[in-house]
Amino acid sequence: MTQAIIALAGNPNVGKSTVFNALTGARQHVGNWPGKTVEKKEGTWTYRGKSYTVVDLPGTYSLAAYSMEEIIARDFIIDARPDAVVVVVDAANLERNLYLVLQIIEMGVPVVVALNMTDIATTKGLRINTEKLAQGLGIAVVPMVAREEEGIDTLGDAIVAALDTKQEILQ
Ligand SMILES: Nc1nc2c(ncn2[C@@H]2O[C@H](COP(=O)(O)OP(=O)(O)O)[C@@H](O)[C@H]2O)c(=O)[nH]1
Ligand SMILES: [Mg+2]
Repeated sequence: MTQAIIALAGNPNVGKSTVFNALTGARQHVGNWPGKTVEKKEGTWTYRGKSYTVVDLPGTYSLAAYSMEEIIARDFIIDARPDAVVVVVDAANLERNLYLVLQIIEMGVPVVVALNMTDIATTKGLRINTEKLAQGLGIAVVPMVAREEEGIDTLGDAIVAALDTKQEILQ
């Protein structure tokens, strides 16, 4: 059986690479997207005895397909049909980040939100009702401080649950 593919999406500077590194450690391969000068990072994430391929998509604010980064991210989700997409969002700039989350949900792939930078949000006095947000979006939302590896295991469980849900639907 081929490994499930998990794509990481998010606005620039939200901690996407930090999440990628926390999941894959040293098991990474860095190249370029075919025919493009944009860097492509792929890694292996092993969790509870199973291995998954993790692809770090270019940082984008949307998937409107205006920039090369947006086209790469959009085409990857459409063509490779990842088994799940983790959208890393900046909790301190939630509204701006949710635009991309909604666009990816609309593409019909299983999505998990990694609500990162919650330490900065707290410092700014922002309090996010994670459960309400998850209910509103209809998907899992995992609060994280990726730089401290806080929330990584909970994110792992949420990804596995999203993959299981997908299998149930396809049965
Ligand atoms: N305060 C804080 N900083 C973080 C967190 N996660 C990542 N960072 C930092 O944010 C910066 C951008 O992270 P990076 O992973 O390169 O973001 P990317 O552009 O989305 O790939 C780096 O300096 C990280 O160390 C977090 O949860 N809290
Ligand atoms: Mg990055």
